[in-house]
Amino acid sequence: MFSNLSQSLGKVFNKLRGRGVLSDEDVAAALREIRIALLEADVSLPVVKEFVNKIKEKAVGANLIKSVTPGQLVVKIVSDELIELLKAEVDEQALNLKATPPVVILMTGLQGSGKTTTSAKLALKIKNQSKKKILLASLDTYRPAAQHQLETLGKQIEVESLEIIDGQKPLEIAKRAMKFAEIGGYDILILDTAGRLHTDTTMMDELKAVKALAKPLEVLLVADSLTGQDAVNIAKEFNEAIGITGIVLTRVDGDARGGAALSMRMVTGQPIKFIGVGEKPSDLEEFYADRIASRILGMGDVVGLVEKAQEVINEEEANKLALKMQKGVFDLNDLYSQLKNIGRMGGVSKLMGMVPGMGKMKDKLNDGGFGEKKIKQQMAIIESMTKIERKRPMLINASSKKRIASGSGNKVEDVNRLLKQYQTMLKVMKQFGKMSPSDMERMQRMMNVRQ
Ligand SMILES: Nc1nc2c(ncn2[C@@H]2O[C@H](COP(=O)(O)OP(=O)(O)OP(=O)(O)O)[C@@H](O)[C@H]2O)c(=O)[nH]1
Ligand SMILES: [Mg+2]
Repeated sequence: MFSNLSQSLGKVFNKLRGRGVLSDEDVAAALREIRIALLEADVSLPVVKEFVNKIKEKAVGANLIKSVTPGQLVVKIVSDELIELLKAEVDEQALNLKATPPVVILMTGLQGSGKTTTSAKLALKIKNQSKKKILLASLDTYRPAAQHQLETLGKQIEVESLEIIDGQKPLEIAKRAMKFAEIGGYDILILDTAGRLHTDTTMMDELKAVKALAKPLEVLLVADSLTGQDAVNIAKEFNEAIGITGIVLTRVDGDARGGAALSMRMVTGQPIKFIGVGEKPSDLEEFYADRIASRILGMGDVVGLVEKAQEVINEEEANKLALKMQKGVFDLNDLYSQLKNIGRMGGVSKLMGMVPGMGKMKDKLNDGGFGEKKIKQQMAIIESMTKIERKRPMLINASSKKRIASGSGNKVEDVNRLLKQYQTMLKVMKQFGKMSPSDMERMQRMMNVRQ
């Protein structure tokens, strides 16, 4: 599965640690994994090829950073490149509504891609953000009740829709809608259209005619994020036929990998403006390239992890701690320096949340009281212990507990809790031992950070 990209890259690069730069062969091995992973993420083959070539140029000769595996570095390069390709200029990203009203937005796409729902979602968004006067009109005369579907949605969100007159053709409805919007002083007119196949020339011609008539400022291609290898053809043909100005990706709430986003963006050069994240009219979000990139990469925020690691992780310390963990000689001095560093990096849950497959571990540690708030208290308790007590916590008896508690301004229960947490941590560490070597390595690197 794709979420294992970082793991498989980790394996590819395991033996390469310590070299100065990424070599041709290193990169070739990584690119094989990336190619497979992108295809699994539903990115179209031609787009994968182009993308992989770009990565190759950037990765060969890239400087290795201490304490980050070459695999992680490549993932970071891949991620940066994904974001670079997906993101658009700010003014290009936002909906363009700057023109003499009524400004027309034309919704297009395949059957069932989510055009009607997205028309209503957009209307609601614009209404909430600007209080503009909006008119919805459906030009779908092909599917029975299609016009009523939009009307119903309009009522739900309290946005007006054009009166339905049976027997009118799409072009006639468009004409009427524009007239009505003009006379009624509407700012925005959203034209929903019937779903059509990009290969159906008659239907595409109809869309061209509607566009020529309505002169929309925005022509949005609404596409299902589950669209796989076909994404390139759909986006290309729609763009060539009518000239789209943006893409709305729907059903991003599903388990799609988001590869369609990359395919469509690269083929049309047009920005992805919004994503649909549910069936409700409010389920429409602005598009953020970095979020889709990490979805495509499917592996938690490895990038953020690398960035943090670049800041604070120290390799020799990591190795020392790893050894201690393996031998089970992790003492309270180690716990103390961990607490310090964990606090510095924003708490253990934040750290764990960035690593795929670490959710369970994160809960465990949170149960154990390693939440951000407790860190300071625990550090104070350890500070009140003697050197010997820190080294050999088993020796701490009832009277020393009392002394430690009053010395740190805590209760004996708090001291007990800390000691129990320490035990839990030891136990969790034993579980690390059952992990694969690359998981283990990643954990060690995370846990071991230095001021
Ligand atoms: N989960 C989820 N469902 C969505 C999303 N967008 C649309 N849908 C659902 O997809 C189905 C089809 O949506 P429509 O808006 O009718 O699609 P359409 O493109 O207008 O369909 P046609 O007019 O028949 O071509 C509906 O059940 C919607 O509720 C989304 O972002 N997430
Ligand atoms: Mg529809």
